[in-house]
Amino acid sequence: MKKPIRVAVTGAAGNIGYSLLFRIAAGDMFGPDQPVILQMLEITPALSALKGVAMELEDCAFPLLYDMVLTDDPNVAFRDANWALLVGAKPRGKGQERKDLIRDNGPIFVGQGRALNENAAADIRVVVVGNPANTNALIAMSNAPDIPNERFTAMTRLDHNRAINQVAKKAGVHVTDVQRIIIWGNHSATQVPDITHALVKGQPAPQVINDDEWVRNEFIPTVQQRGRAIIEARGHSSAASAANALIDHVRSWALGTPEGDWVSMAVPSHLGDYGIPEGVIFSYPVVCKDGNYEVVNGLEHPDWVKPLIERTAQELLEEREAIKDLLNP
Ligand code: NAX
Repeated sequence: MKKPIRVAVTGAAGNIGYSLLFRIAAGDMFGPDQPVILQMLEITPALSALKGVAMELEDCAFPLLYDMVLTDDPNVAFRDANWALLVGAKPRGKGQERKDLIRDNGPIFVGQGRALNENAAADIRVVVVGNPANTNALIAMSNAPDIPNERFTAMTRLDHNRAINQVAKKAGVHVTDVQRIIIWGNHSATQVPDITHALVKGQPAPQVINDDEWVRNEFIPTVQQRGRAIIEARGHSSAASAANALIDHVRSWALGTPEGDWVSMAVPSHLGDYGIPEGVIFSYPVVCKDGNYEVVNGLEHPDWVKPLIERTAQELLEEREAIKDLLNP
C-alpha cells in the first residue's frame, strides 16, 4: 500500500467541509489508490458538529480513509501534514465591509502560519480558501518563514471553472472543449477573467466567440459576480462547487495539468513577469507537473485589459496595507 497522505482541513465542520471531506476520502483528490489521513481542525464550539461529520465519514467505510484526527488545536491538525487546506474563516456578516472581514479573519492565519511552520511535513503544500483568500495566504506565508513561499497558494479555481462554463455556453460547446482560460489577480469582484488566450475546440476563443461586447459587459461581470448570484439564488454561499474547485486545485498541483492546457492559481506575485508588485498573492495561469507549478509567463495583455489588471493588483496592495501589522517583519 502507498504511504497515506496527511491532509489537514480547517473549518472542517463548515459547509465547504461537508462537501469536501467525503470526496477526499473517496479518492477524488489524489487518485483511487492513494490512502489519506484527514486531520480536521475546528473551533471548540464546532467540535461536536465535527464529530458528527467524522461519524458519517466512518459510516461510508471508505477504503482509502486510513485515519482521522479531530482537534481544535492547529498544532495537532498540522502535525506532519503534507497538505493544508485552509477553508475555515468567519463568513462576511450582513452589511460587513470587506476591510472589516480582513481584520476579523487575518489573525486566524497568523496562528495557522506559525503552526504550519512548526509542525507540518517538509513537503507541505498549502491552499487558502477562507476569504479574503489571497491576503490570508499572504499572512500565513509570512508567518511560516521556514516553508518555501511558493508552497502557499490561494484558490481561484472556482472562478476559473465558472469562466469555462460561461464560455462553453456562449460558444455552444462542451466544457471540455474550452482550454487556457485565465483568472488574473484577486479572488474578489476585481478579478479579471480573461479569454484572450483561451481556445475553443483548439481555435482562438475571441475569434470563435466574436463578440467583444459580450466579453466585456457580460462574461467578465457574470464571473466576477457569480458568488453573489449563488447566494441570492440559494440563500447560502457556494459550497459544493467550492469544494469541487479545491479538489481540482490540489489534483492539478499534485498530479499535473494536461498537456497544452493551464489552470488558474493565486501564487506569490514575484513568480510572474507581468509587472505585478512583489509581496502579494496574485492569480496567474500556471502549469503543474510532479507536485510543482510554474507561472505561464510572457503572455500579452490587450490594452483594455491592462487597467483591469492594475486595479485588481491595487486592491491586493490595499488589503496588504490593512493587515500589515500581521505580517512577519
Ligand atoms: P462556513 O461558515 O459554513 O464554515 C466555516 C467553518 O470554519 C465553520 O465551521 C467555523 O467554525 C470554522 N472556523 C472558523 N474559524 C476557524 C478557525 N480559526 N479555525 C478552524 N476553523 C474555523 O463557511 P463555508 O461556506 O464553508 O466557507 C468557508 C470559507 O470559504 C469562507 O471564508 C468563504 O468566504 C470562503 N469561500 C471561498 C471561495 C473561494 O473561491 N476562494 C468560494 C467559496 C467560499 O465563499
